Amino acid sequence: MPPTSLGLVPGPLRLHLRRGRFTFDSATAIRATPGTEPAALLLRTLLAPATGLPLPLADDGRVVLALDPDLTGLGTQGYGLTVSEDAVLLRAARPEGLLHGVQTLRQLLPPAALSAGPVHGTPWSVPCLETTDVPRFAWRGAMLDVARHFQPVSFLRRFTDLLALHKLNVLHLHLTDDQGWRMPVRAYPRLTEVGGLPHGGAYTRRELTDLVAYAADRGVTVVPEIEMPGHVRAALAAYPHLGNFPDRRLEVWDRHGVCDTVLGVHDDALDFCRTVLGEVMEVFPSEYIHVGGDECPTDEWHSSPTALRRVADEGLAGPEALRGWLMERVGTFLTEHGRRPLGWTDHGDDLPESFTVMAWRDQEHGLAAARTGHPVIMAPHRSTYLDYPQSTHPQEPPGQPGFSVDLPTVYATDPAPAHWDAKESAQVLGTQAQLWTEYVPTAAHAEYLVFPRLCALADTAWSGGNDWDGFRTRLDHHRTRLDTLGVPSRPSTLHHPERNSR
Ligand code: TNX
Repeated sequence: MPPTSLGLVPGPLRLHLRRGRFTFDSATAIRATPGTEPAALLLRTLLAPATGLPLPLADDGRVVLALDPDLTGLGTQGYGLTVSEDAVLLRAARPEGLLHGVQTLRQLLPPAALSAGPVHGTPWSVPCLETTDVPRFAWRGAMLDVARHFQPVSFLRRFTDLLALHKLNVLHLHLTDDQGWRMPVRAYPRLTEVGGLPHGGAYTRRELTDLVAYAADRGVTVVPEIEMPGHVRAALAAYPHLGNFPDRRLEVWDRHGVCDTVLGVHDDALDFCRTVLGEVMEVFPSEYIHVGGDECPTDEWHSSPTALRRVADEGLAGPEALRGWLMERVGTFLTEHGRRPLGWTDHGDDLPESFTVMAWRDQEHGLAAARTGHPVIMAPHRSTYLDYPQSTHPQEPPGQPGFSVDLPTVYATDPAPAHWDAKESAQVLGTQAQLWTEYVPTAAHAEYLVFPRLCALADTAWSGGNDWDGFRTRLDHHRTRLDTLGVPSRPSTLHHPERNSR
């Protein structure tokens, strides 16, 4: 077991402590060998505010960053770090690995290194050690719902920093829903004019493009989600003709739950999906594009003559098949543009073959999808929905009602449970936390709900989730880092983990 005394979160795969320390001082320079410049700049960017160290790039620098594609044992995201008294060597097969290694170096420094402003009198040293660190899962993410309650892009950047600190590499942005539409679309300006009004606002294209670059510099991919064919009430309020009853006027929804107004299945609606996704692909270079797909009531399609005509023309079994029909077309459109379609699965068997699926209800739905060959991202609500309160304690700050998710539960939920067979487990890309925001109006409340549960998810996704005692010890140390960053922490009276309320 790697030592817990360093408080690394997530814990490293293998780590051996040695005697002595390496000190970063005003003479320390970084030797960035070809291809490693982004990691060198990140190291400097992260350390400069607190340490004030110049950390210039120089050929004789003693902090050496190196890329070596032959280090295949490190995979695409792993890294090796060797610290001795007179040098630091950070190596990886790919640039992403170096970025994760930079976060380890940052955590090895005193917690004050994470301060926003200059800290004087602290020796900036790290212990001598040797580590080889490779994540268990490739997809380690967090979904943030900016549709229900908008958050400014400054918060998205801070959130991205917090993900990167925990070696999480996906920020899934839930940009549209019944209650709001937050991404501007040139061909449909009313989406944000109308759908951006309640609960906040909307991003500019420039803000999103800049966020993508900011996240990439930190090893985080921003995966956009545009919901369809359900959860589109904000879009229908802006453009009623996209729905099933074009003469009907709707408001952006001000309630929560599953809304029965859904997208039409006529050509205008299909054009809309493709045009919007075309613009989404211009802004977001990510391989995966999320197109929602969850909770789509079919009542409207049962009573819309246009939808019924579509059922007949396409020879479908009934209006229920229209969701799959639409997702199939949207998925093909994305595939033709070199992207991978991603969707929520309600039951494990309800998305077209080309889809990577997010299993949000039960683990068993993830298993069902894995069995039919879908790549799966595990997002089971009982352990990854961080909008649920952290305990049943009467003083617990509230979240989504109806359930609670405590820290041990998040930690113990294996994305590929032991009883799955090897072939099924191999379909699991990873896992992510969800922060739905119906009940989360402020950034402070969002951070309160996310931490420390996100630390547990990150630890499990990176290093396996079978070291609860070690994790608790490491987390105690790690809290000093979160405190330094100003992340609100749970009141100590609530610290005793409790079991779920049901
Ligand atoms: C279900 S999970 C939803 C969201 C809600 C969440 C919490 C999923 C794919 N859909 O629209 O915000 O439950 O109530």
